[in-house]
Amino acid sequence: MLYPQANEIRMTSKLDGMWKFSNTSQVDLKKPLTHAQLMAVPASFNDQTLDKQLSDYVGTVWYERNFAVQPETLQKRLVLRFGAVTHQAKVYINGQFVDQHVGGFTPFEFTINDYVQVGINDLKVAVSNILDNTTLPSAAYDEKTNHLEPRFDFYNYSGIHRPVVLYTTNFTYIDTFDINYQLTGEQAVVTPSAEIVGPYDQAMITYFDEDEVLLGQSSLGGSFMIDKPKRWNVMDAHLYAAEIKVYQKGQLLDTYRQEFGLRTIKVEDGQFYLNDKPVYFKGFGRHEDFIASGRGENLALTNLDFNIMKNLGANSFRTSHYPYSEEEMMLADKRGFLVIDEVAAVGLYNDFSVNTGISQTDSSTWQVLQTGKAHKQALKELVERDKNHPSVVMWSLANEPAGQQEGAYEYFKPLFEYMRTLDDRPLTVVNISMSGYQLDKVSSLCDVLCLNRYYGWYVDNDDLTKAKQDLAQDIEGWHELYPNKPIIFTEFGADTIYGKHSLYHEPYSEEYQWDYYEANFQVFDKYDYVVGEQLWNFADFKTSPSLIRVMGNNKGVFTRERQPKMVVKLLQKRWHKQN
Ligand code: GCB
Repeated sequence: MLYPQANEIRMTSKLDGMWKFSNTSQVDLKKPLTHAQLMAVPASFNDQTLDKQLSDYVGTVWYERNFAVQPETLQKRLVLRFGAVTHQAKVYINGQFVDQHVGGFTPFEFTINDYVQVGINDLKVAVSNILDNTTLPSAAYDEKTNHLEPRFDFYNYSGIHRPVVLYTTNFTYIDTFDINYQLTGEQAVVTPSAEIVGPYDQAMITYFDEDEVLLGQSSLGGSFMIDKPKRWNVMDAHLYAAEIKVYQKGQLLDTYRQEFGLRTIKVEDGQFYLNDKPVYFKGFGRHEDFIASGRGENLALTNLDFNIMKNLGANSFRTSHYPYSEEEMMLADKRGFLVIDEVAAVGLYNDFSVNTGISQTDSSTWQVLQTGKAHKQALKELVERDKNHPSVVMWSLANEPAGQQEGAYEYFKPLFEYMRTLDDRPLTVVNISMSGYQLDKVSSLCDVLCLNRYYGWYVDNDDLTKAKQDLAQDIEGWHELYPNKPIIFTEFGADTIYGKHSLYHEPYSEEYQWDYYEANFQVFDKYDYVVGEQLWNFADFKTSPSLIRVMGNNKGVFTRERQPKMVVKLLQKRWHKQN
């Protein structure tokens, strides 16, 4: 599915703005919503009102707005596209059910010609935020009490989270356009592929460099050579563009422009190579999270976050724990960040909740969870959406599944095999400490070992000497098992309350956070096969209430409002030196 683009053939029109909203279950599809209030789109609905019940709401809510259709629009194919609706959307136009989509973090679209009329049309979207044993993320849901217990540590924000766009094409249209290439030595051979629906007799592709200089042309199915290409590099991005034009008897029927970057990735001998040079990942696990807008797209915030990360000397992040917005991925391409792109497979651990912790005796995850089907679908949608992004250098198939429990290998093996048919980037599953090297059954499938470890916080709290020993032993244990697989620490961190200071460097103080990170860095620096550090987390973020969460997760090195904690100075110094 292509990202919406306006050009000489395609018209786009955004449906963002204030929508009508209601959480009543009684909706007459033929009539406007009654007792409706106003809700901004794109955004989560949870934190836009003062209503606590709505903030914590579990179930279906309704959104509604009108849109206008002109007579000439109906001469075209008319498409309604949602960037993401979390977690399930049912779409109705003029009272008729159009279709639905399950999965809260990937786009979906419907051709709507058969449902619309010239003039004003009514659009209603029923959005459900119920998660259970079959969904990604996974949650324990009790239908009788309507109680939802997330198996993950972030707020279950919901709503129409990303832009809603109406667009037109001709009835012959480009459905997909992907840029494949081989990069060897001083040459790139680019072989785009496209799926075109409807009759046409010619498809041509024109190539441009970053300064819009025309490089040449090829026909679809052919290839194009770029001599001495400027490579896309970490924090030094170069983007080319390919423009496809589809004709019938000389008449232009559709066109689409796709940017692309040229770079190689190789994982070998305990190193991660980008353009044949070993790279060290410096950065964060993050969240799409902010006051009022919740998990809704917030481009100004994304821009600020990227500028802050650059200022710190960071070069990477993980889309913990779900695919981030398409606009954010495009910005990552332009800025040169390395992205570990994660599907929303979080909570694949039965009996896990932030309130109750993990029961060490329960080992029924892979019997209880029925997420296989949703997982495969989510991987497919993720790769289809993100494969053209040069910033994506690895796919993460899950965060912290119960990798040590019986059935884990059998669950993941087909998913890895499936992913390898879709794309050739390295694959990982982010490992939880309960699934340590002695027990884990999944990491043999991974190209890179991504470890989330909390020595000095959940383990060895307030004892950084012991924390360092345990961390070192953990690293060495993994390396002995998998000597050729590089290790990236994708999470490590300590809850830190902004403004809390301590003469005795107590946990929760800004001093402790500083010491915690310094201790971890000292250990990482001893091992050349540790090729990255992504701190948990970039900023404080909202979670469900819990005794161990002081109004959210406070492991940010920034507050939720992006005020820096002390440790930022340490990072700045360390990361700029590493360049
Ligand atoms: C983890 C999870 C992350 C949590 C973090 C924490 O291992 O992957 O989602 O927020 O720990 O702070 O406990």
